[in-house]
Amino acid sequence: MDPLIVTVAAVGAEVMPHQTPHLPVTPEALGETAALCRGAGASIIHVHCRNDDGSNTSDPDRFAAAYAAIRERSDLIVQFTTGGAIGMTGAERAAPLRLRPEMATLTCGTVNFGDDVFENSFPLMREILAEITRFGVVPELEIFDAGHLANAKRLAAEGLLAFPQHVDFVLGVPGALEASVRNLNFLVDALPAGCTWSVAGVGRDQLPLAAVAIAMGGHVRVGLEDNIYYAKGRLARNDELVARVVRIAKELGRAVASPDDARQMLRVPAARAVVPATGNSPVSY
Ligand code: KMH
Ligand code: ZN
Repeated sequence: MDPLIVTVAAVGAEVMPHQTPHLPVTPEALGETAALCRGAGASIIHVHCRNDDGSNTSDPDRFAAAYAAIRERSDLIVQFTTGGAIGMTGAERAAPLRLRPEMATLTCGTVNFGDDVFENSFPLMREILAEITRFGVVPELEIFDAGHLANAKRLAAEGLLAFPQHVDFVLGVPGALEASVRNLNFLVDALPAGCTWSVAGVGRDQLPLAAVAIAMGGHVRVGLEDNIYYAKGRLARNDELVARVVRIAKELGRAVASPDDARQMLRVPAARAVVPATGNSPVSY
């Protein structure tokens, strides 16, 4: 089996600072989280940005500051969200891509999201994917529901995406596909040949699905975006969630990938040492 890639989804868009003191809200806090999670065995950090008051932002300047803080303190693969927060426009969600992060997510379909709707129509997906492609960013396909893989295959049939890709199954969002081993198996079976995959279980399903993915040869996403508890009634830090998954992997005899191992496995070019300036046009560095 390939070494295990652990992604830390450290902040997300839905958890608010009043729910946990461990949410990395500022770029500095993201940098510190990156260093701790790298030490614990993570190789990718999935990045959303917040304003100082905890509200969501897609401001490229804030993402540039976060990117710089993370890169200053770690060699983690930097993966930006393009899911953003419910209610953001496609243009807002795609705006940070001009910084050319190493990776970015692409959610592959509309889905109920609690009482909200997370909108990802085909025109919106095409708009975001065009920006991912324009800036040379490696995508991670986010699959929340059973039809999302079919949508990704349709984007591929349109020539906008070429398989194999790296895919993340986000299971257990209220309103989307439930987190179960049966659902995970069904999704893995439906993947085009050569794809790599990880699983992000929401809430209490994070840990059992992580253990299953480790045994199956998949990869794992953990972090406060999807789950704020270490155990019932005990809030987690991001690095503790990473460390626990790494311990389980080691007990199961699965090696853990370094960021450079993960770059090789996911076809991500070597880490960019310099954080590009913001601006509308692609920058070379
Ligand atoms: N915040 C959610 C609405 C992603 O990062 O790509 C979407 C999300 C997906 O978090
Ligand atoms: Zn996210």
